[in-house]
Amino acid sequence: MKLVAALLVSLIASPALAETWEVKMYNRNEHGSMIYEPEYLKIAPGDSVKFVKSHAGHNAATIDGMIPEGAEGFKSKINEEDFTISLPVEGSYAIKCSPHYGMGMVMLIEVGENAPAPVFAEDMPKRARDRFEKIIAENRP
Ligand SMILES: [Cu+2]
Repeated sequence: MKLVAALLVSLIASPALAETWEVKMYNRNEHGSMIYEPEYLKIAPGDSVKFVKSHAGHNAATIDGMIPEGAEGFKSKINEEDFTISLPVEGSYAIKCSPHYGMGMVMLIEVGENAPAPVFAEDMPKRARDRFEKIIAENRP
């Protein structure tokens, strides 16, 4: 009986282990302009990411073709106060700010331990690609 109770407790407790990570959206901070902070996250499957409106005029949207197979894309509204999305599927998620994609406002979220490096969309603006290359160089071994 005690063992069953202990198992039940561990089953009930495990969803509480899922974390919510906060990403702020800035016109400018000490690292640059039109920028997410952080620009890179490595999280566990089932964790959530909460995009917070720190400055006006931004959103968070997945880049077509740059999310894991079987994952669902998402797109928050511009100026949404906070937008929280759970990411259950392992892999790399490339995120853009819809109005500032051309200015290089992008970030990378890796879910799980073995997320592959993202394959760049062919029509990706140069400044977005440059930002991704910097993010990858600084964060992936
Ligand atoms: Cu933006």
